[in-house]
Amino acid sequence: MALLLYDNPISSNALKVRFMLAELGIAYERRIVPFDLPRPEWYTALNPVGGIPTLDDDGTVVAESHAILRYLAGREARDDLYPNPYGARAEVDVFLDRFAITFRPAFFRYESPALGFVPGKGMLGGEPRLDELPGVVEKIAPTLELLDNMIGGSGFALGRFTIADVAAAPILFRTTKTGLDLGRFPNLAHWRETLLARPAFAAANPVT
Ligand SMILES: N[C@@H](CCC(=O)N[C@@H](CS)C(=O)NCC(=O)O)C(=O)O
Repeated sequence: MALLLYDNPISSNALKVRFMLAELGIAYERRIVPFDLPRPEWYTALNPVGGIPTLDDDGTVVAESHAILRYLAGREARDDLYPNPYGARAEVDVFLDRFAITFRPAFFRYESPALGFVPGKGMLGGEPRLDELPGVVEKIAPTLELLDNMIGGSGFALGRFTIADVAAAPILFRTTKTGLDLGRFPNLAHWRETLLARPAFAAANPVT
């Protein structure tokens, strides 16, 4: 059986996995999970937390987008994307955790008003709240500056293409939809340009 991805076109977490699958050149089927809450029982039976995405690899069920990226790199023996020596692997893991815990929430603070995020409906679920945007930029700027300094100017999170970049790409893509100006963050702008130019990113059908 082909890989089955429980997906939603506007989920940034699902887009990470579609990008990874396209990089790996793996064919897969998609089953769309509605954003509405509560999630359907057929989905929570598979993923009790209900977050989108989940991957079913012939009965091996993996949830949580970063766990899925690690799983796929291991499945395809792609040590270039997720290194095997534990020292180099730790560097990727540290980045993934920092991105999820510190940096992604900063971007989200801008996305939410810019794209009218509504819990249970997702981005574009409501009207944009444009009056909130100027204040948010100043609040998140120090965190974005920290990330800009951390990644440097290579065009990759860690100097070469890894799953850390796969995880970040949907969030960088989303800045093209929110209009978040990266002019003050040249390394982030270059990183975005490098990742979004990869053919696999376009093949992953980014929507928002
Ligand atoms: N920690 C989970 C979070 C899953 C999650 O929140 N998924 C949807 C909503 S169910 C999503 O991508 N929301 C955020 C977005 O669209 O940026 C993961 O990484 O897979």
